Amino acid sequence: MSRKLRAAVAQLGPIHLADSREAVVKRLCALLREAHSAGVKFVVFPELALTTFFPRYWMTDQAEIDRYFERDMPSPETRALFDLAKELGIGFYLGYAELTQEKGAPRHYNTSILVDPDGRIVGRYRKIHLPGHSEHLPQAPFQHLEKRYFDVGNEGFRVWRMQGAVMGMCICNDRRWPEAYRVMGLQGVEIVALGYNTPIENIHHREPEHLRMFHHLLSLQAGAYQNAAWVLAAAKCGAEDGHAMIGGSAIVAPTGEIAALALTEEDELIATNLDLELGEYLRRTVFNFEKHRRVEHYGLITSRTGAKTEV
Ligand code: ING
Repeated sequence: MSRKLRAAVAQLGPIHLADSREAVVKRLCALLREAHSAGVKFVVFPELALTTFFPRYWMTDQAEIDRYFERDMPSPETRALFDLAKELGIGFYLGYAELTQEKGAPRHYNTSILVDPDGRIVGRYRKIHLPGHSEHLPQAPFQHLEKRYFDVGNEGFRVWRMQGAVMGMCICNDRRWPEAYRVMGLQGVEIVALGYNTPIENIHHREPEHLRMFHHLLSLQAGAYQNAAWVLAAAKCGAEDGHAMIGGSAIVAPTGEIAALALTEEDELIATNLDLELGEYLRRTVFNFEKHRRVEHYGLITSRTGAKTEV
């Protein structure tokens, strides 16, 4: 019996410093309505989908930094999104900056949630692979201060059953690390949802710009195929106050094939009927983990952090 889920990736164009959360939520709701008119039941929104990509800015005042974070979810501004999704019977993935208290101390996470069609938060993920740097790079054209503004996620890579599928989450830079997909693959993930904000320019090393899109798609396709899972990736893209980020939102099949690809750097919805059985033959044959993996030879993957050549 084939299980199908009609899903979409809702790409966001730029969110500028001057754009309010209310204005952004109106855009998210418009994408939800478009999804509903296309018969879509699950939507993936981007990473940090409520504000501009603020880690590009050097800030030292914690109150200024905290203005980009949500203390509650749904927040007053996102309540309208949750209510509309419930009215339309659509589940969704949403990325945002989470400010919470742990043991009486503030903690800042780059977070994503899975919300079911009844508007309930069924899963939460806090970004583990934080790229960039924590010190100010005054010579750089912009900063990438995720290591400064966020704590490392403390809840691992998990999966949840939602809308008849086994769903997992990651965020942006996580998609470049095979470990992220494999930990979910070892839990039987069928759909990996992720959002991203990827600057076109590499501030650390002069690099041809076309490689940004190549490495982005390569990472999605490899992760999907090697774990026989659908990968749904939503960009926030275009030039935010002049800072350009790549588009390339995509729906990638468990075969590694690109099933849908965004064409613009604006708000854009791409949709596909996910056949949740499509990866099954791969899990039974080439990626039958139980049959083929040899964990006795993989020890370095969890015992060694950095590469070390001992010959
Ligand atoms: N952004 C980028 C990403 O991983 C980056 C940062 C780009 C790191 C290119 C390395 C190479 O897509 C986020 N937000 O992680």
